[in-house]
Amino acid sequence: MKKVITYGTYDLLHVGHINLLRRAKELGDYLIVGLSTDEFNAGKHKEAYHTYEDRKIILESIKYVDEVIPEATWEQKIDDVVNNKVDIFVMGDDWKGKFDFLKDYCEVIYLPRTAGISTTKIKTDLHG
Ligand code: C2G
Repeated sequence: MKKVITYGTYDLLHVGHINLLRRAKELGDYLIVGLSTDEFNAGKHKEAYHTYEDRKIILESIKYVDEVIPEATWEQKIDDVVNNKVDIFVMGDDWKGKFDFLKDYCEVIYLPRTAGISTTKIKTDLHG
């Protein structure tokens, strides 16, 4: 069984998120999502609209997602890959190069982002 992992905040779910999750799942048989906790987001200077618990429930309802684990630190990725016997790490290419240190432990793939959509854009557009 080929296991894939990806990470993110997944707030205000949109088609860019779904496109990433679908393509990540297509690379293997089992997709784990490391979901940023509210505390970790504070460290990213990001504040999610939905709580971690709600973002987890939403992600777990997506057919491409097999498991959701908390992303609480930048340093946990190597342990996550090793402990979960992950074969492929996937991120959108806005992160290109940032996680190449994982190449010692698994395949690292950066996928093209979906243009024209982001959580920030949604918030800005809604503010009128
Ligand atoms: N994404 C995408 N296209 C978009 C928007 C997002 O492909 N238009 C991808 C991002 O590249 C990322 C995933 O969707 O792979 C989740 O995006 P975010 O929730 O914004 O994740 P981010 O805040 O970048 O957190 O340790 C890594 C971080 O947790 C990633």
